[in-house]
Amino acid sequence: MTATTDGSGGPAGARAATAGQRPHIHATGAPVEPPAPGDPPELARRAAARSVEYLLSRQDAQGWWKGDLETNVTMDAEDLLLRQFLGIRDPRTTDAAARFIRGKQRDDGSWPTFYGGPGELSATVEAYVALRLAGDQPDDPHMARAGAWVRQHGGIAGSRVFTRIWLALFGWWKWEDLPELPPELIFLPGWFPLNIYDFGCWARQTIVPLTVVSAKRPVRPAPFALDELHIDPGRPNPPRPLASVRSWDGFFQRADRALRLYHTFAPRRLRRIAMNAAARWIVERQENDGCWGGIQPPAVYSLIALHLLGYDIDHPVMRAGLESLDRFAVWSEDDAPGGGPVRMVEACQSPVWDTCLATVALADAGLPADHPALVKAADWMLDEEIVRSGDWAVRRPGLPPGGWAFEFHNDNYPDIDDTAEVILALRRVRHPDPARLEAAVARAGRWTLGMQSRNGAWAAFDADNTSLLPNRLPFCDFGEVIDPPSADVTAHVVEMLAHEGRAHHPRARRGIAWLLAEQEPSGAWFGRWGVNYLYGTGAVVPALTAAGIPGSHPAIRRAVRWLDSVQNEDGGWGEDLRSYGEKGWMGQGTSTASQTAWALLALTAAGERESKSVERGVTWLAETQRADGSWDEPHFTGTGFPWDFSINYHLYRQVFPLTALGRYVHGEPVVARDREGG
Ligand code: R19
Repeated sequence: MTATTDGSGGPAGARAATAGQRPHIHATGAPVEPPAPGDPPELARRAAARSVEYLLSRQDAQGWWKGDLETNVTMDAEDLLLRQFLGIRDPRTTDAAARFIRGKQRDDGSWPTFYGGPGELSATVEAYVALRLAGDQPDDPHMARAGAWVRQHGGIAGSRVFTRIWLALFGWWKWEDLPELPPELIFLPGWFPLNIYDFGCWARQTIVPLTVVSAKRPVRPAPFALDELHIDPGRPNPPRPLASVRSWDGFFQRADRALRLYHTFAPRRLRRIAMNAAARWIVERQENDGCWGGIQPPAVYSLIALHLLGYDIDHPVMRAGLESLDRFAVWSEDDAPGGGPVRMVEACQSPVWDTCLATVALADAGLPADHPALVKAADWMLDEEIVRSGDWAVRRPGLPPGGWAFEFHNDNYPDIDDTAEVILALRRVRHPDPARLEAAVARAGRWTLGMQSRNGAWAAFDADNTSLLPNRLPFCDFGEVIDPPSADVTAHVVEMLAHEGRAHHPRARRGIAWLLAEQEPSGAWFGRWGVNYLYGTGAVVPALTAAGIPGSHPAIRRAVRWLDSVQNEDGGWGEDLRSYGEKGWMGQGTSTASQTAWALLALTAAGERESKSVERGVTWLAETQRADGSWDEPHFTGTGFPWDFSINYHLYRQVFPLTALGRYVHGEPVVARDREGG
């Protein structure tokens, strides 16, 4: 495949300037450079120099970097189902999406949710339906294999709630056989159990529109039957067994039945007011570029909900929303015989995250702080600062805003991870307007401190988003629905505070204590937003040492021993996604560039620069680098939700190796003098 773009990409504001030149990083099949002789420092210097050139060539004219954010075919299938539902599906989009979906099918007929992964039922059902929309026939060999695989694995009845909602929209599943999600939920105040602010922001933004959809129970005529995906087409919606009355599951199942009764008798006026309140909530949260929360699921369900409430396709809100979804599509060309355009839908776009990580990497590699590429990146990041309040303020009223989101447009949901990392990046740049930079960092630092959760740690988007109730709802059978603090985010905040000279701030000290207590017996830390213990450990060790914990501290020694114990024979590190379910896979897997880099970041921070394991890791990175200075990485090393939703961030393989090589060559970034005192 060769990377191209249809020119529809980029943020709304930047579109004209960048049409046709967005950097999409794809496997190019460029040859791997034959290993050059040399000692590890020399190898590292050469590899870093090539990597710098590569990364600089990938910067957008506006100053940002953005790698493709690759996930799985449910994004593409749901995109087609949305278009089908709204009556706007076109052959060009359908064919290009179908080409992408077909390319991801496994030999056994199923679809995985990550590279090399096992078949997954919901993804396979959704991909199958999407290909049927594209005209593939049940008796085509690849479809017959898929259908048989689905029936062997439980049929439609065994798929997740989201999948069955999509099917219910076309009458392939009965609305009555889905968990209730009453729109009156919107009335529950912030202190009431199970109010919308008890859900993680991504779940909240998805659930509010879905309350409207499931109250309306729309059914569009099915363009074909789906009997072949039911185990027993005569009984397509088999009842689910009831759990014991005394268990939480049993309690919520019965509550669900009560809500089903309520669905029938709900006062019509109250329902209407609730749905209008939900519509208002949704419209108020539409971003400037037309998307919702910068992520695909809330956008598709918001468009359906608003449409059901009378917004037609030409309404400005709908238009902008659909155009924003078009910008989540990455087009490329299938060069194979009989090929054609291929369309992949991104779940989300990562420009802020990629840009701060690239800035840090280039600075670590020794680029001068006033290098034009870094100044341009800083300029762009400063323009992206979010200076208004958002949904986070429900839990932290009165906290002044200041921070960054992950995406081009997501002003309502800045996140703590990006904010910490952008501060670290901005501090590596000599900006022509230092007062501007200083003011932005001051606002962001104050916001980050204020977003600390009660337990002393930091989560991604909210403070104290730890209620256990959302997970109990029968509706919530996929991914995470709450946003509790994690070691990786807390580490990034602690590292940022250390570099700001605030390692002794009482809030930093509580964060450090939380991290030390959170270490696993193995010596590793869990990775919530990256795979997995290598990501957690690669984040926490550099944070603790930046905060002044010596490499000789027992916690750091335990981490070093663990990393040494899981190094691969080839000198690299890798960790399979199965580590999220099976402890035996902790730190085990095929070596990858990003995971090798995370291990190296921890080891060099721990003072292991001269060790054999670091030399072998550095040599692995140098030897696997391609001639153009890039690395290849088909394995998914990013995490949306542990196991359920994995991400291949196409820039991870470039930025983390460069940071690791740069720090190996030049040493750790200098920690600012203590600004707070003892
Ligand atoms: C660190 C920076 N991060 C803290 C931000 C990472 C953002 C990753 C992209 C997330 O994209 C998403 C988000 C949500 C979903 C869902 C979903 C699942 C359950 C419910 Br309820 C609602 C939505 C499905 O796909 C997603 C993709 C790296």
